[in-house]
Amino acid sequence: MLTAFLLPFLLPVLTAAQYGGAAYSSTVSTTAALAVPTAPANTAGFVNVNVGFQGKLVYSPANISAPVGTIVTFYFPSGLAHSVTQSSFAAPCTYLAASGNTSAGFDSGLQTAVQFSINITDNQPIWFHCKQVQHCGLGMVGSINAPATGNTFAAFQSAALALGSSETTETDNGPVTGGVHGVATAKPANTASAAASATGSSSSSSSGSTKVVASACLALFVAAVAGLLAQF
Ligand SMILES: *[C@@H]1O[C@H](CO)[C@@H](O)[C@H](O)[C@H]1NC(C)=O
Ligand SMILES: *[C@@H]1O[C@H](CO)[C@@H](O)[C@H](O)[C@H]1NC(C)=O
Ligand SMILES: *[C@@H]1O[C@H](CO)[C@@H](O)[C@H](O)[C@H]1NC(C)=O
Ligand SMILES: [Cu+2]
Repeated sequence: MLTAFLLPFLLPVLTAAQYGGAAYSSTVSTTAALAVPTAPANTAGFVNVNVGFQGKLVYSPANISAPVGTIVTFYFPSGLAHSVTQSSFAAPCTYLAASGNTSAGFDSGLQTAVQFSINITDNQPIWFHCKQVQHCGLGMVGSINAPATGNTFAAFQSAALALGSSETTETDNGPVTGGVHGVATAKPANTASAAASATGSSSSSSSGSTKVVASACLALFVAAVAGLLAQF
């Protein structure tokens, strides 16, 4: 089918249209609409990470070093929904499901304007990615305690980029706590209220799933247009 053939090529265009082309440009100009994440400076025992730093498809930093007991907190921007979704070195863009003796990975779910924390439980590597359509295949991945040789962060990101537009689109069923080598002990919390209240409520955001539905509708629309065009 021509539509099925065209869709992988249309998806980057679709995604760019949805989020604005700036996210795909290496030089992002500062505009009023650009949501700037607000990760505070690190303090002892805490590592803070900007998700979608400066509107780009990156975690900053992406190759994180964090000893056992460190709280790694991800700060999400308000504009564009991203996720912090645990995966494996072997399958960078696939959620780490439970198997055998291994428990399931953590997943923030698609979120905006929240913070999400992982407590590091051992010194083994933790691999994660963004489940937003195409983001992982465009290199939006990160690691915690990746080794300096062998299965490095660079190798992990290369593997994600190699998947490219053949990345399988993941469903978003909302946040998943727990994890492997590091655990999320709470669902993402609204950044503003978390900052305002030291008690840290764990209300979750439903905006992510809304955006997935909107994204899916847009994809169907583009597919329909592609189908129409194919008839001429
Ligand atoms: C992180 O986990 C360790 C043990 O698993 C626990 O002792 C520690 O209190 C946790 N840190 C926070 C901030 O919850
Ligand atoms: C689970 O752990 C047990 C005991 O450690 C081991 O015998 C078994 O092979 C493990 N199963 C898997 C699927 O790894
Ligand atoms: C990632 O960070 C580790 C330290 O945690 C370092 O040894 C390694 O060289 C870094 N890898 C890359 C590709 O930056
Ligand atoms: Cu993303």
